[in-house]
Amino acid sequence: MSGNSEVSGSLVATGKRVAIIAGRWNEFFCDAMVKGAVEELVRHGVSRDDISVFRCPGCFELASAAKRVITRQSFDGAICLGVLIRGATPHFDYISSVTASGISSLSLEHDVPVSFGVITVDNLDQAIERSGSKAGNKGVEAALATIEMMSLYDKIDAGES
Ligand code: RBF
Repeated sequence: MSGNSEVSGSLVATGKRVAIIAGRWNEFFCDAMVKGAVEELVRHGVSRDDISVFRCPGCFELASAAKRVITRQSFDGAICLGVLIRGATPHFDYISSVTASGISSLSLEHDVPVSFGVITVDNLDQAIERSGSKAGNKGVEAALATIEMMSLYDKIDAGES
C-alpha cells in the first residue's frame, strides 16, 4: 500500500505485568487514583495478580522508587501516581517540577513505559474533581497511557512501521 502508515498502540494489555508507584501524601485522593488505575488495567486485560502497588512517602520519591522497581524487578509498564496540593505546601512548585522531570527522565532512560499520573492542584476541591469526580480520574488516564505505550513499544520492537 502506498502513502503514510501509522503505528499506534492498542488498548489490549493481556499478559502484561504492571507496577503502580503511589505516594502516601494526600492518601485519600491517591487511593482513589490507585483504585481507578487498577480497575482500568483489569478492564484492558491485565490480571490482578500481575499488578503490584508500591507505596512511597510522597511525590518527591516517586521517580526514585519507580526506578528501583523497574530496574530490579520485571514489569512491562509502570504508572506513577501522586497528589500535590498547593494550599498545603509552600514547596509545591519545587516538588512538582522535580517530580515531573524525575519521571520524565526515567521513561527516557529505561525501556519500560512510565506514565505520569501526578495531579497538581490548588485546593481540596480540585483534588476531589481530578481523583474520581467531575474531572475524571487521573489514575485511570495514566493507566490508559501505560497500556497504550506497552502495546506501541511491542509494535515498534516487532518492526511495524
Ligand atoms: N508530597 C506529596 O506527594 N504531596 C504533597 O502535597 C506534599 N507536600 C509537601 C509539603 C512539604 C512542606 C514537604 C516538606 C513535603 C511535602 N510532600 C508532599 C512530601 C515530599 O514529596 C517528600 O515525600 C518529602 O519531602 C520527603 O522526601
